[in-house]
Amino acid sequence: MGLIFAKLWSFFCNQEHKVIIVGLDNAGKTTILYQFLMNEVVHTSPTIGSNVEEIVVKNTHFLMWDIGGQESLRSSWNTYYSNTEFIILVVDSTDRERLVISKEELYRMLAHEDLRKAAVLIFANKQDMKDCMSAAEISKYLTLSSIKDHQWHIQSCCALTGEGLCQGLEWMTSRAGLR
Ligand code: G3D
Ligand code: MG
Repeated sequence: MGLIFAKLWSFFCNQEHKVIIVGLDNAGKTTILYQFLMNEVVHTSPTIGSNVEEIVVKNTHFLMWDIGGQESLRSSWNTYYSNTEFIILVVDSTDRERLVISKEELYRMLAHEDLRKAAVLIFANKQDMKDCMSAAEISKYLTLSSIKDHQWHIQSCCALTGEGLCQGLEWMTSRAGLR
């Protein structure tokens, strides 16, 4: 009986929460993933295919898939969707022209059957750049307040310094605890 309990305990406590990191190419997805991993800036190259890493925050395990964002790869994002609990959408806050594409991709994901239960964390990245849009502006543009069927949270950040990333992870950790 004790053994069964221990096994169940370890199963639930170590259960991994699947996360997909999406966003347009150059948004900062890979930089964010590696900031999470080692708190230092690494040289990145455009992601072809995907990177996957495990991140542990306060005993909560996240398996994070960094999916390439180039246009040619976006159509294959849905092959990563099954069992996803969290979507991290990374937005380049200086890229006003392509925010409309991020918006389309966001609503396409939210409408996808396999992501019905997924919570969404939006990182408004590159806040160190002058003339960037604020998280509030991005939130308004993406009409986040209209999203009622998914949990969502927007967090401004700078992947180069790591500023804001912990707050985003904390939100995810608090959500993961409720599952
Ligand atoms: P991606 O994985 O979403 O395609 P990357 O994006 O992580 O490869 O980052 C794309 C470029 O943006 C990189 O620059 C990276 O250093 C830069 N970047 C990422 N986050 C930030 C940020 O918060 N602020 C600033 N100023 N730059 C950022 P390079 O020059 O290597 O292409
Ligand atoms: Mg990348």
